[in-house]
Amino acid sequence: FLPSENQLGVVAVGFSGGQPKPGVEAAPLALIKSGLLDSLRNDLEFVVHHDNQVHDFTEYFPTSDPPLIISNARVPMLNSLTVSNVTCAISAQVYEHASKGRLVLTLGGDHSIAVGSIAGTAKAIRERHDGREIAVVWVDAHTDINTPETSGSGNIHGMPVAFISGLAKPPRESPSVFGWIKKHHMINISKLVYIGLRDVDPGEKIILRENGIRAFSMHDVDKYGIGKVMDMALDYLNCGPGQEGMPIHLSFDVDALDPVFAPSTGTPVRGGLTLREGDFICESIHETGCLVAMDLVEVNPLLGENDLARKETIRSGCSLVRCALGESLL
Ligand code: 6HN
Ligand code: MN
Ligand code: MN
Ligand code: MN
Repeated sequence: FLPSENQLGVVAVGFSGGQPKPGVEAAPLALIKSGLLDSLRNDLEFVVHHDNQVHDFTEYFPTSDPPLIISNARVPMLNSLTVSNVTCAISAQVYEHASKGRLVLTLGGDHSIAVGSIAGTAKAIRERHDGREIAVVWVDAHTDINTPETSGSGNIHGMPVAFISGLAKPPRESPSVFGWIKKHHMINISKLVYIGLRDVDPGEKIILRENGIRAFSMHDVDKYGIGKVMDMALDYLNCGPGQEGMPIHLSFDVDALDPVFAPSTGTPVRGGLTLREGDFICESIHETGCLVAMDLVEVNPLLGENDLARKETIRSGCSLVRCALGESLL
């Protein structure tokens, strides 16, 4: 299942509809302008397949997308048809790269886009490798596993894990919302691990508990150290030393890092990973040789105190990607 040597597909997604703060759609261009893809080509010797476009997918926005009122929900679901259409289009682009055996890098955008990137990866890997499932490593301050019923915000960037795992179904009130997600796009919730958690909603804690989901919070990072946490996480996914391995999709929300290292993001939470710990997570996954896709999301170049804050956040994002793609390999 390993991607072909050094062939990288890039999908640049300028989309912010999974949350209310403008700016996160500007991240792909900011990351690329700061030299991310050049360094992957020149220093890491990747052949980069990219259409040189930042897709805003506005052609997929419906003419009307009113807040979707759902029975038993606390608040309406926001931009539901738009996010559904856009993630469907993302999944096709990611699938296109992955089905050719390329490693796929998706630059967000807010975290709702992971519904599309994971769906595209899962489908391509199943097709290429006899129904094989993928593992997902979700690095985030948040679990993003709210259902439309448990969500307190209605923002879909807090729900992608619920939809891509099938824990949340297309709502009865509007079945076309995520109606495009089929079995072959979905992940198995037992092949998911979280790292970096520190802001999990009460309803999400119940979902984690009821489904026995493997999660490493910041408490675990402090208690065991990031080295041991990665040993445990990779061992759980059968990707440790001497184990058979399975294809890994890494979904990295930059807010997993402490705001000291990534201040320019929509939902910062204090007490996060150091940049070194974030890089270490990425390096450890690179070392397994099992990485098939990565998302980098929630960089918002319009937020943060000043220009330096924004530059630092972009620099941190670039560092994470380069580490996942082998930068620190000696
Ligand atoms: N993210 N749990 C909160 C919500 O609105 O559901 C925050 C979600 C944050 C999502 O950072 O990708
Ligand atoms: Mn593109
Ligand atoms: Mn987050
Ligand atoms: Mn997130």
